[in-house]
Order: sequence, then C-alpha cells, then structure tokens
Amino acid sequence: MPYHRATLSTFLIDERRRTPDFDPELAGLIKDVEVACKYIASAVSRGSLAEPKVSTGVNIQGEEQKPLDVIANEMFLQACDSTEQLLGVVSEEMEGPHAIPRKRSGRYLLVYDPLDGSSNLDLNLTVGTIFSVLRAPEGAGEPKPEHFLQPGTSQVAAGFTLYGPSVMLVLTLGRGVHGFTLDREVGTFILTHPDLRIPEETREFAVNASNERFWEAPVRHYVEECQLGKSGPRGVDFNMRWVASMVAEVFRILIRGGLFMYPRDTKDPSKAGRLRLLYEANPMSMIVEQAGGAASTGRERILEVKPSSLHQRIPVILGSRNEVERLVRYYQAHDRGEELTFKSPLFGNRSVFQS
Ligand code: FDP
Repeated sequence: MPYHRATLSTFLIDERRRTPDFDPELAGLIKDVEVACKYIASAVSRGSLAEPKVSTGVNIQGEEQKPLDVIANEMFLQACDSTEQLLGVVSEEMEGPHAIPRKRSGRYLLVYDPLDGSSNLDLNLTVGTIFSVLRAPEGAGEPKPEHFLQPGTSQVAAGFTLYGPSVMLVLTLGRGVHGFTLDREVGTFILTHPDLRIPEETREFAVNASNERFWEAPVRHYVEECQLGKSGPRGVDFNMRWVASMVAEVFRILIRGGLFMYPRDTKDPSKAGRLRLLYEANPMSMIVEQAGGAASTGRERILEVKPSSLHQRIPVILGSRNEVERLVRYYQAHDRGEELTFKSPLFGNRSVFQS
C-alpha cells in the first residue's frame, strides 16, 4: 500500500510550506476541483450502465452534447457552487459566466472543459477534464465575460484529469508539473508522477492527417519531413499518433515527448483553429511549458495571446521544445516569403508546393 506517498492533500500542504506566498485559498479551490473530477470519473466509468436522465442539445460551439457532457458540467457546478474562493466559472458547455451564488468576494475564476474528447465516449477510450484558474479582478462583484479574458500567462494554476484505464490528475501551480493517480479503493489521489519533464528529442507526432489538404505550408512541410523518416532530411523514422482526445495526447507528450498539433487550417475560414483558447489551449500550454516544453500558434506563444471572447478558438502546436521551435522556424520562413524546400536522398530537392 503506497501510504508513504504524498496524496494531493499532503502535496498542497507541503506546497504551502515550500512556497511562502502560496495562497491557502487556492488549495481549497483545487480540492473542490478534485471532488468534481472524482464524481465525473465515477460517472464516466459506468459507461453504458449509466442511465442519464438529462436533456442534451447543441452547445455554444454548435456541437451536439452527449449526456455525459451535461452531467460532467453539472457535477463541476455542484462541486464548486459553495467554493468560498470562487467568484465565477466559465465552461465549454455554458454560453456565459456562472456566478457562485453565495459569494461576491471570491478571489478566483475557474474555466473548464468538463469532458474533453467526448466523441470518444462511445468507444470507451480515454476522455478527461481540463481546468484553468485565474485571479478575479479586485472588487469585481458580479463575474463578467471580460474578467475571464486574461492571457494564459495570468493563470495561477492549471490541470487536467484523464479518465482512462486509471484515473489521473495532472496539476501545475506554476512550479513544475505533478501527476496523481486515483487509488479507487481509498478514493484518494496519490502523487505518482512528481516533476514531469517533457523529453526534448522525440520521434512522435500527432495530428489529424485527414485535414492535410487544408493545412498551411509550414505544417505540410513539417509532417512531410517526419513521414520521409530515415530517407528524408530528419534521418530518423517517426511514429504518428492520433487519439482524438487532447488530454490523452498531452499526457503522452508529458511521458515520452512528441508534438501535438491542431493547426490553423482552411477547412472553415471562420474558425482560427479547432481548440478553445481559455479552457483547452491555455491550461495545456501552461502545463507543457512548466514541464519544459513549448506551445505556439505557429506565429506566437499561446500563453501571450490576449483573448477576445470566452469561446475563442486558436491554432495549437505543443510538445517537445525542439520540435515546436522547428515548426515555428518554418512559419517564420514561410511568412518571409521563402519557399520551404528540403533535400531528400530519395527524391532530390523537394518543395511543399510540389505534389
Ligand atoms: P472533442 O471535440 O471530442 O472534445 O476538444 C476538442 C477535441 O475533442 C480534442 O480533445 C481532440 O484533440 C479533437 O477535438 C479531436 O478532433 P478530430 O475530431 O478532428 O479528431
């Protein structure tokens, strides 16, 4: 029995000891998020045995909701509705901010995607919850959309859970990234992955390749180089992965490195990307940077983007630092008007504009 290991609670207590300016109120808020995640884990694990009696519809993104999307959102609201430290929350499943009824003086704002990767639910594949904690402006009173429109650099904490073969919670408080595994018998998250660091070098990339014809030239160039493997300019073979569940992809990158991207494409010109800035890109970028990786739109650091709306979408390229920087260099060259070519031992001089 791993009773000698830290639990999430003792980790938070130690964090207070280690970091004099750590706000104990933040620890209380993280504990409520933990409770929400345990309830969601339990609901997800019942799979087809669950008999959800909820009405679903189309969320603010125009996406068809699954019963568990609605249930997970409700569980989060219930777990946080009496959270002293919170002023308000924003979720993927709600159009605007939800005020915490009993509080007008909470110092924090919570942003979350209650069930990321939910298209995988029917397939019994890994899904998860993503969350981000921001400071509420002084004397904000009622939570308003503009209070949440802070760049990712302002996040005070971020995390995600994985509802997979085991349930995990990955957390950063801005001082490294730590992974906890739920001991289901005891109902406690145990610190199993302290100080996660993303390997710099990698042979793996993840992208939905069915969108290739819509990608910009730098992404096509990067992927083509990886696909050429040993016979191309990289000189090594690459593996490709696509779980279609961002939580699972980011966890894989934390464990064995790699690049994950949902880049800008021309599929629907009204959308800058697929993933949402506030409750997907920002928390994941904070985690990745805290673990030594990098996160970019291709043209700017994600954490420095000033949000313009609650459900804003953004291109995402994140993972091992060397790979992200390589792709950013391709964007820079492309934007300077340079043609992206490479020498391939098999194919001679190649350009991404050639078919
Ligand atoms: P989902 O819509 O199922 O919640 O959040 C968006 C997301 O999943 C990511 O988790 C995932 O990486 C991506 O969409 C999957 O996109 P594709 O359908 O294009 O594969």
